Order: sequence, then C-alpha cells, then structure tokens
Amino acid sequence: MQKELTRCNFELGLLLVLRVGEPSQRYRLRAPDNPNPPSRVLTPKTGTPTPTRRGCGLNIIRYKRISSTNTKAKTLVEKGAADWTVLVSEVQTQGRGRSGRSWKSPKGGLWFSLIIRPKIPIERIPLLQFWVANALRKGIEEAYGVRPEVKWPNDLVVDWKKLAGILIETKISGPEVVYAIVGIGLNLNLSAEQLPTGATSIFLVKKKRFSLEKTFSSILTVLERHYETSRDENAVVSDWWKHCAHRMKPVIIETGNGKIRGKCLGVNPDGSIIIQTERGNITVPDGTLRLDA
Ligand code: BT5
Repeated sequence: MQKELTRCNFELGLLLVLRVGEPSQRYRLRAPDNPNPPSRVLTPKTGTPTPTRRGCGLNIIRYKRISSTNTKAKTLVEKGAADWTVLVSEVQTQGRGRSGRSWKSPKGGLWFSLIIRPKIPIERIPLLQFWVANALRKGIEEAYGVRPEVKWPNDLVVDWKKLAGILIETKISGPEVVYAIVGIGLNLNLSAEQLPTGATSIFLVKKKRFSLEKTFSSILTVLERHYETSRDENAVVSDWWKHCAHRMKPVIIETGNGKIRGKCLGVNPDGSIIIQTERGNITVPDGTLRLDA
C-alpha cells in the first residue's frame, strides 16, 4: 500500500513529497504554488534513494551558496526547525572549523549540517562526535571502499591527510542539551589545487569523481542507523578507537596551555584523550593532535 506524506517547508516554500511503502523509496522536491522559488535550491537528481527516519523523511534544505550551513542551521533551529532538518550547500563562503578556524568549501565537496535534539545530559555531548565520526567512516567505506581512519578529536584521515571534518555545536539549558548542530565537511570531488596542504579527497584517493547526491544520501542513512545505537557509549567509543589513526602511537597535542608529548593510550566517553607521558598518564580534554615523528 502506498502512503504519501507531504511536509511543508516554509523556509524554502517547497513541498517535500515522500512516498513510503514502495520497494525503493524516493523523494523529490517540487515547486509549490510560490511563483518565485528561491534560486539557491538544488534539484536532486531523480532516482536518488531517500534516507528515511522511521518512515517520516527528512527536511532537506538545499542551497547553491551559503556562508556556512552550521550558521544557517543555528538561525533555523532558533526559529523552531524540526528535528533532523538537514541543510546542504554546494559552496560555503565562510565555512567554519573549530575554534574560529575556517573550512575551505568550494564546489565539489559535501558540506552539510544536521539539526538534532538528542535528549542527552550534557556530559554525553562528546559522544556525538564519536557517533558522527563512526557513521561517516562507515558511510565512506560502504560507498567507496575507501577506509579512512579517525583522528582525535573530529577528523577522518586517509594516510594522515584530512578527508573530512566535523563541527558539532550545541545549545544547553541547565543539565540538558536543547539542540545540537552536526556540521560535516567531506572532500568528495576536489582536486589538490582546491584543497589546503595536508588534505585529501575521495577523488584524489580513487582517481574518480562520484555523485554528491548518492554520497549525501548514503551518509545520512548511516548516520540515522548509528543514531539508534549511539546510546551505548562503550560500543561507540570502542568502535572509534578500533579505527583510530594514532592508536598506541607517539603523538604531540597542542593545547591552549602548551604541548603534550606521549603515547596515545585511548579516549574517554567524555571526549578526552589519554596520553602516557614521562610524568604519568594525562587526560587531555581538547587540542590539535599530530604524530610525533
Ligand atoms: C573541522 O575543524 O575539521 C570542522 C570542519 C567542519 C566543516 C563543516 S562543512 C559543513 C558545516 N558548516 C560549517 O561551516 N562547518 C561545517 P578543525 O578541526 O578546526 O579543522 C580546521 C582546519 O582544517 C583548518 O584550519 C585547515 O587547516 C584545515 N582545512 C580547512 N579546510 C579544509 C578542507 N576542505 N579539507 C581538509 N582540511 C581543511
């Protein structure tokens, strides 16, 4: 039996029509009665499989060009955007990394942000980053046979070159998380000239370009699949650690208070990393890590 769900997207003035109950689920965006649909909207190629969330579909908002999907997501979530709203843009003009760093986002990459309201206590926020990294790693492996490793705290790397970055921004109220914006940047079809030093892309690894739309869809599907199991903190952390690029390796971590040098022994569910130093084991909450060659 075919059931049709229709959801109004007021931001864009578009209708997202999702049919459920068919063997292969599809979505399409079509212009509604609004005679002036915004030009920033991309039309997904027909035949793109729909990521589904318990059969309800996702709100996917598409832009050709935007400052930052995370910044825009924050505006929308403050206005009440639904859980699992996803913003994706072809280009970001002011893509953001952690601590005010910038993220290069030219055409050819996958730049998107997901709005969630995870109903978790604030101590569990760091688990989100492990959940996303695990899902992204699996999505990439399933789609391309490329096996990225995770790098603390928020990267996916191939041969120590950065393939993807994750930026999670949250709003908290007392002990609760009000919302989280999960920003993901994946260098898909980017050439070396489009990337900063030390970065790579699926194109550079596989010598082939891939469909952004299919990649987007499969990553959302894996994120959703993993979301259900993300409450099991031991499983999430151990999956992350198993695929860690610097597992038991000598590393240097740059922190706000200087450098820490030692062997990486593991990560904690609170997001910190454990380093064995000459003065004993130290737990480091945040920083930038590199291998100690
Ligand atoms: C990150 O920060 O790795 C988080 C990146 C998150 C980007 C997504 S895209 C969608 C969403 N909207 C946003 O505005 N942001 C999110 P961090 O660990 O601070 O790394 C930033 C550093 O990575 C920069 O200082 C550069 O050295 C490097 N970098 C910049 N652009 C890059 C790229 N495209 N690929 C690899 N490395 C890059």
